[in-house]
Amino acid sequence: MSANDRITCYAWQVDDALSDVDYQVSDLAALGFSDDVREHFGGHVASGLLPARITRVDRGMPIALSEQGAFRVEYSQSLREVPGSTPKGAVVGDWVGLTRPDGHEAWLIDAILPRKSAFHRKDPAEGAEQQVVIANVDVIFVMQSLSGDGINVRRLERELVMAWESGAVPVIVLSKADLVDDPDGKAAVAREIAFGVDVIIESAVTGEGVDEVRARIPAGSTAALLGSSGVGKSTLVNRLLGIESVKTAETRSKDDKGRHTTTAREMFVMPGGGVIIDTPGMRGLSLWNSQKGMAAAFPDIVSLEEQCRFGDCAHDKEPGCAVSAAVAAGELKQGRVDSWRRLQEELEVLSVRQEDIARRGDGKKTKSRPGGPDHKARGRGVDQEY
Ligand SMILES: Nc1nc2c(ncn2[C@@H]2O[C@H](COP(=O)(O)OP(=O)(O)OP(=O)(O)O)[C@@H](O)[C@H]2O)c(=O)[nH]1
Ligand SMILES: [Mg+2]
Ligand SMILES: [Zn+2]
Repeated sequence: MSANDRITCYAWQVDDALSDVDYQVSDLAALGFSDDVREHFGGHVASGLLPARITRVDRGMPIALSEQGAFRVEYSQSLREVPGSTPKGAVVGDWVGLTRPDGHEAWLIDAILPRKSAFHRKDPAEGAEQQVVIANVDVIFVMQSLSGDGINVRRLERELVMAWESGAVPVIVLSKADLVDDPDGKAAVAREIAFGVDVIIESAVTGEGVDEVRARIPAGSTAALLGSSGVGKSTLVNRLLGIESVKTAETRSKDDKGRHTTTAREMFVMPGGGVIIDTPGMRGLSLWNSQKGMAAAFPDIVSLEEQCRFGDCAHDKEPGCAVSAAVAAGELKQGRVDSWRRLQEELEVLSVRQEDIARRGDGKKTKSRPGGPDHKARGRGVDQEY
């Protein structure tokens, strides 16, 4: 069995019997341990820390995969005590340094390496705090189903903003092509707002598009799947792994909505290399500071804006507004402007809230503990489906 096969097996068994799995990764490169990460790790080698990658987090308790095996890990005292060192604990995709003090049974996370990229949102359980969802991802597949209600363009725009903001490259995947008559025609609305983002039409049933997805996750790179419950994320992971490793479930027959089958973010290594992270269908996708992502996802509006007569044009009824002129000329859809405005307003509300909290000197921010907010968010009814 190759190292990759064993990683897959590990991921498969993690729910059932982590402690029984005598698991070894002979090659950290299979997990994406690049020269870049190695360089960041340099200082920790001297302190004897073991490099590992977080593959899953359950109720604040991470699982780390290293050359010495897969461990359920805790946080070292020093990490807990340094203010600001671990604002929210380790997340799936993080590279960490592990230590096992004498007489200690569990391995402890003693360092979290700087993140190359991070997908974050506004914490659904907090007023104005950031929640990092996954880290060190190169490609984010933003997935929607072609069947059922079809493509939700507004959600797609929001997801593209967040994906761009993370530092990863987004790719749109339109799933369940086998269930619709004219997948290409149906994909047109996504292409219209893609602006350079690749669009892949996929079917886990016929296999269409699966190789196109695979080609974007070369050995050593990390990708993640993002999208509503039931669009087929875990099914695609199984196709990529070549085995039925992840649990999937049928969507509800009345509206094709999913049942939130996947409950935790989890990392898998594909045969031949390349890491894929499966995620649960997220209900709450509120923006966290995303100006960079907004500019990348709305290049059409950004370039028009530059031509507006007033620098602070709201593109409403101002004279000399290039955005309104483009809408009037039929070159830009009003729906897209509305969507852009809604997202901008969301960012403004967030920034007012942040200022408010900063002014009040509200101690909230310092209360975070490793793994905390992720845990707290679960089960709250504050999330909204977009
Ligand atoms: N016809 C068809 N069905 C698919 C396809 N992909 C997934 N499905 C089915 O859609 C249902 C939901 O798939 P999942 O993979 O569990 O969806 P998910 O996105 O992981 O959902 P959550 O884990 O709840 O977020 C399952 O019954 C799959 O068999 C596809 O390409 N074509
Ligand atoms: Mg799933
Ligand atoms: Zn304007």
